[in-house]
Amino acid sequence: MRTVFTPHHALHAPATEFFRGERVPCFEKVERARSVHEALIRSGHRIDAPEVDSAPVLAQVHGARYLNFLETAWSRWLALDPANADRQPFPSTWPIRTLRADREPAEFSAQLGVYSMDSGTPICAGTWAAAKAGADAAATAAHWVSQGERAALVATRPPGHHAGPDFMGGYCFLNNAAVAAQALRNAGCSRVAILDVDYHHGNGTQAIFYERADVLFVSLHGDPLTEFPFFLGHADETGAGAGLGFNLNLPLPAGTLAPAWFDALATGEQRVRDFRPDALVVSLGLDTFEHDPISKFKLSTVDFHTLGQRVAALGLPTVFVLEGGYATAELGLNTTAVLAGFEQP
Ligand code: Q9C
Ligand code: ZN
Repeated sequence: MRTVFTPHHALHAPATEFFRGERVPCFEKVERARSVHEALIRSGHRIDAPEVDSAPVLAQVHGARYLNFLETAWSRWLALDPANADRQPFPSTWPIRTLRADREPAEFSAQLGVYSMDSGTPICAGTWAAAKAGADAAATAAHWVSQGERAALVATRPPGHHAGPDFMGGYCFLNNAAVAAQALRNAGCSRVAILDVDYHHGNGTQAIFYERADVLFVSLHGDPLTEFPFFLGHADETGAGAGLGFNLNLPLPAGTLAPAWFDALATGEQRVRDFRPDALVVSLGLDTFEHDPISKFKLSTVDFHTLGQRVAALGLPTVFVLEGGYATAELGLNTTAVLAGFEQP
């Protein structure tokens, strides 16, 4: 399978996040993409650098003020205090219910609250460059697939599916799956389906396409009653306006085993088939792995091979976009297991 990779992912390397009140090393780390890159080389997949500028598509899926905030965030953080070079910005005040998000505050720290859904998504000096390179990779894979390639993998980090129209969160800044889907639409696909199999609900992707009938969003994930992102991903979220009926959430309890997970996948596959899309984007989170350090489903490497086969059976031009997956040592092998299943004759 053709794959897109860029070493620029390593420019996003924040040091710590908060876990149970303490600072711990980030789970979403540079070694994740290295693990995937090495496995792609070992298994002989073709690897290319991004070759499409995603800027026009980014402007279709994210707000202009948010994009400007993200691009300038690090320099504005440094402008507050040069000593901030060795510190990470974290939001501390959010425009929650009864407070106003429509008046953009002038203060950087306040804007950080406006444009963040959580305090778990640290920005560092290279965050914009790495995230932009990832979005370029997603636009590149969509371009290849629209030109007749059967499938492609976007092998980048940071992930994207929690990033909404105008906010970051859940380790995500730019929504790569949304970029891929919108780029496929721009290239002439009438209908694009997104299948999100990350452990966590893809709240950002759902939000971006919630009122649209041309992009179907189907997601299997840990029940938000107990799992991040907590405040979206319930089964009663079915779309709104023109998009009513074009959003399908399949929440599953923490601890779900492979048979029940694949049953839910069958439900999602049927919805994708009924939609009759021209192309498919898979938000490929591999944090459903049984040994993932922050997630609670129980899929094995063999199950990821089966997942690849099941996706291939949909018979659609497919862009795989890497999302979560924090068992770093096994992430590469789990990724190539999906590709091997997909390509098995
Ligand atoms: N300290 C993705 O998989 N924080 N994002 C978990 C652990 C949120 C995961 C808390 C997890 C977000 C793309
Ligand atoms: Zn996840």
